[in-house]
Amino acid sequence: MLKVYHAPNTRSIRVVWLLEELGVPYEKQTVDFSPAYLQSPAHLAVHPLGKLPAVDDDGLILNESGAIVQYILAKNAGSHLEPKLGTPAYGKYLQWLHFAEATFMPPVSQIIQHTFRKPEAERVASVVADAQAALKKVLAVLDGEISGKNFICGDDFTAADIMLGYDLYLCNLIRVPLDNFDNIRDYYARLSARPAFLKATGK
Ligand SMILES: N[C@@H](CCC(=O)N[C@@H](CS)C(=O)NCC(=O)O)C(=O)O
Repeated sequence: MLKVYHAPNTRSIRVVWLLEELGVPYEKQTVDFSPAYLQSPAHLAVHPLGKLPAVDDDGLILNESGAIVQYILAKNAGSHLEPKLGTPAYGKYLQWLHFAEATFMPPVSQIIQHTFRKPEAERVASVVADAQAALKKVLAVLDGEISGKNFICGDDFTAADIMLGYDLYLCNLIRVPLDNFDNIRDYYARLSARPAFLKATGK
């Protein structure tokens, strides 16, 4: 059975949320999200950078959240969580699935690192200011895209919403102001009311 290495508030939420939406059985191993544990030989064996998430699927170790999501979907091909392979809708779906980690997350991570995760002496205020400006642009694009839609691909909830939903969960956690982004606020309200989201985030 697929084992998910998980810690609250981390990207492993994406994996648990996906598995809950699919109704696929899995084993969740909640680990200590401390530098000491993440850099321990036991954890480096499943994630050589000492991060989360990681999964162990009968000996196959994977540790990049978007890739894990695509792998699980490929093993559950034809699920309701992605458009039909090779269609234009699938192209758009893939774009947003990857946008979540490749474009949306970097400024969010920089804000987190330089406001509370790094030791105070290593925090750089200008990095936070630049990241906030970059994040505003990302949010404006997303807000425009989601306008008039229930989910990022239209009427149907997909795994791209799980990838993006985690980004919005973090924005909410670190209190990124969303006052000017009404469409995003409504979108996140829809996502965060889903039972699988509540289960994955422990709410
Ligand atoms: N691109 C990777 C990023 C993994 C990542 O940065 N994970 C964070 C938790 S959300 C982590 O483990 N950080 C611990 C650290 O950097 O020490 C993914 O999507 O899996």
